[in-house]
Amino acid sequence: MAEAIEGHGGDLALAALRAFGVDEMFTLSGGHVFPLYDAAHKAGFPIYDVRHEQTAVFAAEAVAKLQRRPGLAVLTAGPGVTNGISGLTSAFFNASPVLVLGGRAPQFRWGSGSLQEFDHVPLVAPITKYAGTVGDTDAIPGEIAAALTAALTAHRGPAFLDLPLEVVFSSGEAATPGEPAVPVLEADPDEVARAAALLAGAERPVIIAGSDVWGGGAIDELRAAAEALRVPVFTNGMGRGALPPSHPLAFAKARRPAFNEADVVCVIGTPLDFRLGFGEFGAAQVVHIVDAPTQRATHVTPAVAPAGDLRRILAALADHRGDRVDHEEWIAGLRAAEDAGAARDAEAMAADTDPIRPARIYGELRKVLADDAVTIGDGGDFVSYAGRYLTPAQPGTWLDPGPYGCLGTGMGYAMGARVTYPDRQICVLFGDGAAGFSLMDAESLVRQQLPVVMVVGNNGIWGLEKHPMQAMYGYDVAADLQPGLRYDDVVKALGGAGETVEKAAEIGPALERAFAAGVPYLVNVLTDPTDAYPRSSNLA
Ligand SMILES: Cc1ncc(C[n+]2csc(CCOP(=O)(O)OP(=O)(O)O)c2C)c(N)n1
Ligand SMILES: [Mg+2]
Repeated sequence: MAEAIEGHGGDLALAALRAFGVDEMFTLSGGHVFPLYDAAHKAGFPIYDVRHEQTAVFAAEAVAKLQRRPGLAVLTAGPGVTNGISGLTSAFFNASPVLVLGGRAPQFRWGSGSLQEFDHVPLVAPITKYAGTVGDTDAIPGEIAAALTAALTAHRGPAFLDLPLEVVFSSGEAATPGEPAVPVLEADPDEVARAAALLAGAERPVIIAGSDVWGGGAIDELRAAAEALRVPVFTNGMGRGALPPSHPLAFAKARRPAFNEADVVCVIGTPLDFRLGFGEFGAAQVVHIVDAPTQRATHVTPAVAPAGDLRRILAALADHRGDRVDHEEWIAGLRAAEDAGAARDAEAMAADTDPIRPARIYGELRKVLADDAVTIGDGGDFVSYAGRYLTPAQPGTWLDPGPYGCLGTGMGYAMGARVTYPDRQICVLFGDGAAGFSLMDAESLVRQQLPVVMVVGNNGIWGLEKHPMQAMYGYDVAADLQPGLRYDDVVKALGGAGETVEKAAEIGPALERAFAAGVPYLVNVLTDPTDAYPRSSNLA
């Protein structure tokens, strides 16, 4: 072999990972994966370590979401991998190209009862695009390349490989990995043309753009299509901020009239799930544009559902040359509804109440957040308010847990965001309940000098469960937390900083101090426990 890589399994793995642009690993130590650390250590490849494997996988997912390249978590055999399962599942629901490399008990004595001997593959198969055990040291780079290619191929998602002890500790050699080649799927041009004609010919069209538009690098094409066809755009997930909030076709508050009155709703790069009324929009015809045939809905039948590379589909929509109906009156009507909604929100965000209402926290945050700040939501009602009151100025700056709705993403997403953007504001919005899942990892942030701002909306309850349970049963159980708990003191004890805020006027100055601190800083805001996010469905 002219150009070959030689070394132990960790060295071979690292060469393959680097070929795909992986720049760091997130991990929690375990002997089964030492060669991966040794390779990284020798190469000066950054290793970030955490206090719970969920944080490692969520950090890798944040890197994958923000940078649109693979994020890597290295987890030790058995419990290390099983602690990462919710993170893998979230990545699966979010189409995030995460690779988990797991340790694995030695294959040569499989079945004899080695420490942490467990076959992970059947467990992760349903929540990954590629899952397997590497059988031979020389095969490691090829297996990693195959796993990452699957992860990056639309519809994207996580991949998993485990490396038996003797496979990763042994030496081997393999060809130097070549350039990654990720296949691009072309949609049926007739379906694309029908979608374009439906949108152009509609009286009252609406676009809803979601995470795959961002993940597929199709933000510019989305904007071009919306502008060419003059269609109002709503967003969710990583699609948020796709059009700047000041753009004449960017909408957020006018959802109700838009979805109720539209005659064509075009949903792009997001499933027709509970977030979108399961794809039923009154009498409207639905166009569902997806990045792979697997993403077509099976519970409703859209008028047309082109499946393929979103950039190309959206570029084709922008190039539509057929007849088109004038939408200006429709756009103006929605703009009036949007402005009315924004005025209502502005009032709520200025509320000078005692106790503090969550809306006010967002009013204050909006004053201190830069346009490129990354905001992260981990909680119940408190995060629903974030979705309503924070309007990302740029795409790729808002991280929510996605449709799997897993609490506990916060600290991992914060770590991945900080590693991605060493100089931006990184702000995690925690419900007090959600904070408990990952707060210990404030220590990992402190120790590795990864400053982030944490804002806890501390209502002393699992609000998104307590209020609905009260509404349903007239009582609630298992829904209370300690009121007024000093989450800021927890972060201080872990080496960071923070403060508790009880008066609305103190929120702004506290946030200023937090962003200036240069260390992980928790602003613990005591909020009104009677304030419930208004929602139509009671089940979360
Ligand atoms: C891992 C996980 N466990 C439980 C839930 C159910 N759940 C959804 S929201 C919520 C309450 C969150 O409370 P908190 O973080 O304090 O936010 P609040 O609603 O009070 O603002 C719970 C328990 C979940 N989504 N994920
Ligand atoms: Mg709460």
